[in-house]
Amino acid sequence: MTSKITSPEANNLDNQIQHLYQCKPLPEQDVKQLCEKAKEILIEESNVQPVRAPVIICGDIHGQFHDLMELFKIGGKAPDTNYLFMGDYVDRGHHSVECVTLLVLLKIRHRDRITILRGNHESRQITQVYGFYDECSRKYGNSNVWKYFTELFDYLPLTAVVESQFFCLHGGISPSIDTLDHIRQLDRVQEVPHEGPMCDLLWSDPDDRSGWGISPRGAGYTFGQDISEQFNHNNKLKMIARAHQLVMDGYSLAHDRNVVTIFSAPNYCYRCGNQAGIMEVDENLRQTFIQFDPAPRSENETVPKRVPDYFL
Ligand SMILES: [Mn+2]
Repeated sequence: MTSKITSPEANNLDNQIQHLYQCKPLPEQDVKQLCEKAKEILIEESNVQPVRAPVIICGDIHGQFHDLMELFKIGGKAPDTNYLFMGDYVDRGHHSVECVTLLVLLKIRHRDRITILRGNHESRQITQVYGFYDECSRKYGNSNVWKYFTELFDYLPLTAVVESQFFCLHGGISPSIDTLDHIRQLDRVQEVPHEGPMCDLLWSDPDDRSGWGISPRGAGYTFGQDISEQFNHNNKLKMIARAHQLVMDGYSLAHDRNVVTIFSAPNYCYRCGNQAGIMEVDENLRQTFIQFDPAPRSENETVPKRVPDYFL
């Protein structure tokens, strides 16, 4: 073993990361400090953050902490493996606090090896309905931690591009955006709006029908293969990689390989029976899809008999 000199600050972060790997939340004051530090790092990043290969691209996590540990077991531990997460860290699962705290810690500790984008659930409004607000209140006895994290979410980059070829984002493209430069010009530091280009990037879905369509989600649009092909051609991209939709195999290619959906929460909501997927892009820009199953769960980790309304 070689010894490595680390600063006291890095040492402290490493201790906090070890704490989180045991699925234990940090004290409220630590979260406050982390969120302040993370803002300083994220504000420097672009709305279209450049990312180098090799990297593993991941989709929705949704508070499934033990499955996130499984993801790191399969993909390799940070920072030995580079990661790009495409949002939806919180809501639905039991451990949103632990998942988002760990990912923010890893971002601060290894900023060039971890990229964390914004999903439609990284929002004040959505997290008050789908679980993160309640979880913060339950675990901390007040809503301060929810406030710190949701303020931080405003700073998350909207999209990333791996080696100028793989365009990565949570939802999909927008009828009011033609080029990556247009995305770079958006003022992203705000709550996710109900409509407009920033909303669409986090909410849209690919569809079998061509052209733009009304989304059944009530936000964003659906887009057909003609739209994906033109967007990729205009921007010299190989592929759009996105998350946001449950796919039973963990990944799903669409639009003649112009779009891939990646979903990294196995057995979503502890009951959907799906596999999870991640996509590796290696140094030669070759893609490999890796699937994984849920982490083995202890008895007290199973779904409660009374299912909260928001699962329905
Ligand atoms: Mn989503």
